[in-house]
Amino acid sequence: MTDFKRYLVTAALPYANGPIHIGHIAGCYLPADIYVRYQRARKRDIKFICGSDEHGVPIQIRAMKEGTTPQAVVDKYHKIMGDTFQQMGISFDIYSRTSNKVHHETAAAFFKKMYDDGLFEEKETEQYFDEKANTFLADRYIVGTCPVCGNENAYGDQCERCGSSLSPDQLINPRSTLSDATPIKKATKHWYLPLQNYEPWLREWLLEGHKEWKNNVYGQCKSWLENGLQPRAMTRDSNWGVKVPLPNTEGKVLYVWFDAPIGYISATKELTDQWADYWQKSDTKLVHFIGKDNIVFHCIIFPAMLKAHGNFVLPDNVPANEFLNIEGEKVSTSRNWAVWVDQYLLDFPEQQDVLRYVLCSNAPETKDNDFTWKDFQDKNNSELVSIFGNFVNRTFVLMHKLCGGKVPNLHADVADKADEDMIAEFEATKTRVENLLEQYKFREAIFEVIDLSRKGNKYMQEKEPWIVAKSLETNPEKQKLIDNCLHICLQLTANLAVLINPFLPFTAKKMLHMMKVVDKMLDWENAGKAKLLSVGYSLREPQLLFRKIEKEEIEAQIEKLHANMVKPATTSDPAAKKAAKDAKAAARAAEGKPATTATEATDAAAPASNTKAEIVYDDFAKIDLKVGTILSAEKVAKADKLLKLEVDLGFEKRTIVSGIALHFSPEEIVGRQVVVVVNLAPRKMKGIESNGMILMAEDKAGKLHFVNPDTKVDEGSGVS
Ligand code: B3M
Ligand code: ZN
Repeated sequence: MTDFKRYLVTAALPYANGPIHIGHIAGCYLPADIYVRYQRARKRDIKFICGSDEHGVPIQIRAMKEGTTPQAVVDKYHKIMGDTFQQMGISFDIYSRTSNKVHHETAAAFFKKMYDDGLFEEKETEQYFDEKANTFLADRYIVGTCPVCGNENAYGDQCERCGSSLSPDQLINPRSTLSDATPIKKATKHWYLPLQNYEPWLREWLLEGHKEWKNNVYGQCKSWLENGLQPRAMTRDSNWGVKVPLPNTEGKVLYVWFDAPIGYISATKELTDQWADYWQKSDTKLVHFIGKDNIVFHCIIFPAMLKAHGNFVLPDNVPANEFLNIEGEKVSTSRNWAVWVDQYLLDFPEQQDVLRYVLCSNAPETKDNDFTWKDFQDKNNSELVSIFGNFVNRTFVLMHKLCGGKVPNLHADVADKADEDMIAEFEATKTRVENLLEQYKFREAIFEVIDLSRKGNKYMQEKEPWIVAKSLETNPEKQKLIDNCLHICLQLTANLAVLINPFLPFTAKKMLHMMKVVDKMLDWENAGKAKLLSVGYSLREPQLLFRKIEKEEIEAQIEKLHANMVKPATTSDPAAKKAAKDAKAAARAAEGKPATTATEATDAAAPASNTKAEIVYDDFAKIDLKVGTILSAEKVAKADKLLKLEVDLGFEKRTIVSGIALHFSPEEIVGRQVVVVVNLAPRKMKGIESNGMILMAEDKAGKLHFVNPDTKVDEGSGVS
């Protein structure tokens, strides 16, 4: 059905366990906001729903780390996150929270109805239990020795040293993080949703019925369905969450991924008495904006719940984005490798739209993408400032200088093809932007808007009203040409305001102010029109829409990013590295397989890729690689993996400490040529300063091999 009467748009409820970083914004909040602003401008009946996800293990872990209660954690972050969204112009109709009473009631009633309808399977299993703390333990609450690398502090779901994903049963000497006690196994009862029963229906509804969904989303769902679904526990042993609404279930709560999506429903209830129209009438278009790690929950589990419960609309689309990396590396909140939006707003006050622009034009729509500060600067300086901002500014400056500060006339008698073509572009661009937005192609859509301003610049450049003005004294008739050019450029400016509004609302507001018009002009139906500003209407002085961002500002951000990063506990142990690789490979193989236990804390492993994020040539060009010859090699005392090498680079000799002692004896490598990273910052290892790094290839078995020229070359030869 395409004839929708109302729209219901949700953006993933972020866990209230930390501030918002740009990956969150790029992943779902910005695209959702653009979509909603556009639909509102089209006068659609639409509600935009979000709120904090305040239950689940991530919150409890955060409380433990901060030495406080889960409630204190969610109170703190709910406020911080809500403020950040508001400052960024993410225009939710409601930003609710799942610790609300209405949510607890709604989620409990949803569960109870499914229970009463006999839709759950009751199962008893053995889980780890902490007798001292008197509680069952979620996987993350159990630590022990990693069976793969021997790390004594591996978690029950993952070893952070070698990266293996684990189950609590694999840990050697498990201990509870709550009390340090050795946990015992104890029987516990949980309620499972037999997802396999919904498989035929899911295939039909999703695989047959929604082939139009984005490839990344459809593909992930297909692989889940093809791997076969299994029963999934919908309850947990915990005291933090929505209490299971059944007798004798003390200490049991709903699984966070059961209650969180119901949060969309409870927030709508909180927002409007008409909530049921949005959720239960089949002419509602429901769209979930999420990041890729949430796909299975929104495309399979939640729809199965809605279907099982009955009486609810199902998502019409789930346009999930992939991940945004930062400067070539995956975002990691634990290592603090992230750009925090509240920090950004302090450093770049009033520049929300610059970030919105960069995150939209570089959105990870089809694959993981990279955010770099250099690109941020380039996009601002050479697109927002030089193209869009420049066009609007020139138009206003010239209109004040050559047309008395008023909208000039359009003189049909001297209008030419260039004028007509320019005007025709308004409508053509509007149609393209509209089609792209309806298909959730935000990157291409914003490109079209900027491109229209680019065309405006070109048009003005060809018309050269400032040159024409010079001949006015001898030929006053030429004022008509000037008028036509500026009339069209002003109408184009008005069009640009309407078109840019969903993407850069703060900029659109400034443009309205300059044009002295009211918000109503931003109605989408005005886009494409050539007579938005009346002839003779006087306009304000221009105000710069964007400012240039300087090199120093960017360097300061890059420095800040690196300075704030928490260095990971490095593992130079090749066995551990190999184990980590195997574990990653296993995780890849297992990708798409639902986890089914009742204690898992984190689910749905994001598909891993075995190549790093894409870089541009300039990134690579920063690395200075040269050929050298090993002059001498010796073992480093008290470090069985390290060799101290003297390497001749032609222009100088260097000491390099290398972790290759388990693979080569000092004797066998003297005289060999190697490729050296010569501009790596010096680093001390076991008291010896190492001035560079030699490149090695690592085969599947974890064995190292030299990377060197196929014949002897002069020391100091460059490698590129
Ligand atoms: N809180 C996971 C996340 O923040 C989860 C989303 C819930 S949406 C119903 O990525
Ligand atoms: Zn390990």
